[in-house]
Amino acid sequence: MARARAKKNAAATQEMTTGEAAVGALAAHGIGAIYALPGVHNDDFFDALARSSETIRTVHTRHEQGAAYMALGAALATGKPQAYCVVPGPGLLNSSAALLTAYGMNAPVLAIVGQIAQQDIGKGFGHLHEIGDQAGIIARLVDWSARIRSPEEAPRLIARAMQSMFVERPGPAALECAIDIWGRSGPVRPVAPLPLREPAIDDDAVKAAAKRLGAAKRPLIVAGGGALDASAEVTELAHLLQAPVLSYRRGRGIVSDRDPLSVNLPLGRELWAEADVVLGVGTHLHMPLLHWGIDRNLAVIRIDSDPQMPARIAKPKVALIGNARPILRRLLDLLPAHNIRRKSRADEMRERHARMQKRLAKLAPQLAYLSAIRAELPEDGIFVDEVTQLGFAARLAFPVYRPRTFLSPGYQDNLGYGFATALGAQDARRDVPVLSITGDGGFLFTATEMATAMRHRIALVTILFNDGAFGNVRRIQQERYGNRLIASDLANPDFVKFAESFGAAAMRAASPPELSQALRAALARRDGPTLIEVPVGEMPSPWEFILMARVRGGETKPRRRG
Ligand SMILES: Cc1ncc(C[n+]2csc(CCOP(=O)(O)OP(=O)(O)O)c2C)c(N)n1
Ligand SMILES: [Mg+2]
Repeated sequence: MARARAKKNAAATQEMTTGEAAVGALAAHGIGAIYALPGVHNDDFFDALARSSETIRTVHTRHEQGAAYMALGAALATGKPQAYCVVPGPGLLNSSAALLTAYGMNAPVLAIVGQIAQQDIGKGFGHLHEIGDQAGIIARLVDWSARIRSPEEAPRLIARAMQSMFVERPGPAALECAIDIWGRSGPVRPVAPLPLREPAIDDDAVKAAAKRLGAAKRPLIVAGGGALDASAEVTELAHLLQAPVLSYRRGRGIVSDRDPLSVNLPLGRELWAEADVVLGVGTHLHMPLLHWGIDRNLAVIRIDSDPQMPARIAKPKVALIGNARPILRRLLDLLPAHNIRRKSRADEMRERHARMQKRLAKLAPQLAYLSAIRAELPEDGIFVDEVTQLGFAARLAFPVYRPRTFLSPGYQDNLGYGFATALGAQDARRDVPVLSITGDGGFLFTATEMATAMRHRIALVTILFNDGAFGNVRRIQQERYGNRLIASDLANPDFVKFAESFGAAAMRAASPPELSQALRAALARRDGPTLIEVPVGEMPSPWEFILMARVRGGETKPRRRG
């Protein structure tokens, strides 16, 4: 037996370089594209990519942040692991805001980062791109990281990195590899993808949850990014309980906005004030617990794959640890035995939506543009949000019908993430249209990636709302700082000419009807990028619908946004 196994292993073992071993292992884990910016540290890895271009496409960008955001967008749009590769030091740091965002969004992004020669690491010789304690910097950005030290190690470390992105707290991982290691040859044995261990479901805890939810008079569900793969289960549970489902940024589309039980942030807050039991699925519950408050008449139940998360802000009555989908399935099995008879809340919720729509009408300029977009973007089209006036309004009022069709940056809320993230989403999902919205401020963070869109024929449609300002900052200065404006006005290029100079299609639309027309033409074009510039004025503030005062447990002031 042992001899037969040894023979089989020897047969599977092949002499190859670390770069070749890594490329083989990435392909074996379903990586079909690598977003990258080359440099001498990784030349041997890129050469291995060149020799495997049929299995893995290499999409090169114009800045490392573009590569990392593209990997993030591809991961968010597909739910599957994606990889990017950069040189050490400045390359890593240029990509770091996107890696941080991937961490905040639990996105399976693998960063492959070069290193100086292995024996010189930590010696401060002043090598090209040398940085002190690169591994330590990486370890603060991801939960799992390692350095590949030999060809033999590459398949096993890639398999472990891939596994780490989906177990416990999901999220990005990183692998370093030194300049002298990528090209080194040795005997390499492939490693099959490692199993994604699921923690055993705690049946007593599920039963306790089923009893509390089943008896609840005013249950509420809050769905975050961790519930994206449990859309059917969350929807079924909501119906059984007649519980409204609140989603804000990451959780949009888990329950279709055609369902009257799907509610936005301000309506969710009203319902939070009335609720006796709340189930949080894959969410920090940040706004509800920290802004809206909690008291002893509200029992909180949490489902989270991160064992540390549920007790962080306030200890829940029941914590269920693991993937949302199997846990919700078990909960759905047990609930009917405990569920009280319930009347449909559809009419009540429709009325409440209508009242909320009236309040939201204050955001008329944003809403008019959003309805023009919704009418043109097909239901399975992907809308990529930004930290801009249209984005803030979209989180509250853009109807979303399916999970993973509304990409929003999560709690980092980092300006400038949108355009390159959307490019990655469109690159990975060439079968559906992707639409990026952006302000004039956010767009220029990664606008140079228009060259990437041209080079790799990415048919992304971008709508740029140009108010000549960091409008959100300017409005805060007007309202709170006696109109003392500082650092918020912008000198902009001619965006249409700018896009055209890359060879992209570009046009201007000055009203919602003009936008509809431009968008229809843009979405019909599938051979390259389009930019639509929409000149706009100052827009009404959305903040009264986002930062809202406490409704439970004393204190009434809303927290200020820093
Ligand atoms: C990385 C990062 N830097 C700074 C900010 C602060 N910030 C939030 S909104 C904003 C202005 C956005 O301007 P623009 O993209 O033009 O959108 P507008 O508000 O004008 O619609 C800034 C600077 C941020 N959120 N993220
Ligand atoms: Mg602006």
